[in-house]
Amino acid sequence: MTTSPQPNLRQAAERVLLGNWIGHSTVPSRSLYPHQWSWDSAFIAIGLRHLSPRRAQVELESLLGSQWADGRIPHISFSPAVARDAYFPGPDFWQASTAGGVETSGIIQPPVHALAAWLTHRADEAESVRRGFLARIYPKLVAWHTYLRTRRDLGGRGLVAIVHPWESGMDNSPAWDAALARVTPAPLDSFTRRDTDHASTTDRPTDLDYGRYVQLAATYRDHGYDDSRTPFEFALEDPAFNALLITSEHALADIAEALGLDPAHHLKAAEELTGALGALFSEGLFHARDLRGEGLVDAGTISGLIPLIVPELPQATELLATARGERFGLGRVHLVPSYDLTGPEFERKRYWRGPSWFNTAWLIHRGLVCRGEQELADKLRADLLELAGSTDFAEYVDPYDGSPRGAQTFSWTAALALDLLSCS
Ligand code: 2M8
Repeated sequence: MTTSPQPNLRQAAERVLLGNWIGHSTVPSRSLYPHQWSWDSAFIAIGLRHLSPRRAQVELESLLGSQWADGRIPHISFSPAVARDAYFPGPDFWQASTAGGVETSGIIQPPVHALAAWLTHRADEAESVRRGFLARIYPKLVAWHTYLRTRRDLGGRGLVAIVHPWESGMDNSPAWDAALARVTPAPLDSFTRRDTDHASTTDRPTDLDYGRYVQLAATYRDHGYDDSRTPFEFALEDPAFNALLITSEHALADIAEALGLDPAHHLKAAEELTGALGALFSEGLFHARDLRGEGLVDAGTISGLIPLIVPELPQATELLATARGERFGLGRVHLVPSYDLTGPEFERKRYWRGPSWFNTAWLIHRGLVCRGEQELADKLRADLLELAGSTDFAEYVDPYDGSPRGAQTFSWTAALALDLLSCS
């Protein structure tokens, strides 16, 4: 691993973000993902704020323009300028749109948005105040968190449940294998994948995975995306999803204070969620809880390390030891692998089943800085910057040799490299 980023890395990252900008938001990838994705937009805003704070605000505002009346932020907001079948499942599959006519998916993704909004505000407070950015966005973010903490507390234990692997953002993680095995897949001849037109089949989920993803999404759709009526076959409490909600509740407290409002209920929510999250901790790592299965799932994944970003986390010391140990090899392999290096399902090339991702590395970096682990954080930052440049901003990389996988000129890779370059 080298330590000095390419001298032109900043310009290269900016070029990617400018190239993927579609006038009001940024697509993750022009080829593989030609619409607006929810948590991508949050990560993108975190980088974009260094290039144009105003654009970063617009990125988040346009995403919130597709928010549903019940408070959910859908995971995809479809671009009308793109062919309806360019991405599967597209708008004709989801059959969902907002009152304003924006076509969307019906599922959600992890709540990084309030954190992104706060960091975007901090990048240029004068411009933010002038545009009334926080005042406009705050009630929408509150509605989003309220949706999650009420309608999605499916286990009744104070944690949010995901109802589809895509909601975790870590689609084919081994953490979902046992729960997915219970789902009868949609017939393979009932849909046409488009992802494998743009990326190698060895880097992507299998056809069997896709059959199950389609089946789960179709059931939710056919019940009107109604959380109280849908017979969810797949329902799990995911550590990363809940840790990001806690971090975003802290960000909402900061936003409330900046607006002259009382932050107390956000801090209370963060404290309650942090307490509830403790029930997912076992043997040095956080694990997803399967609400339809046997409780905590065995698979150890990057999701279980993401709580490192949670302030005042009681389990932080043990969690750090796991990150450094042989299962995740922090500081000894590239970035942080998405799945336990010693696990039976580990695959170094396949998507969320082993490869290292830049957004999770950025989150772990943030956690290390918060916990005063500066040396390890600096090493991770140097590796992230080196790989972002050498792979032309790959979607993910092989944790052992750093070779690029998935898409290139991928937006959150460029954005988060830009953020770490700017926050040295
Ligand atoms: C991947 O997920 C989409 C479905 O949402 C897909 O595979 O088609 C994931 O890596 C997800 O985390 C990400 O938000 C999305 C767009 O980059 O791609």
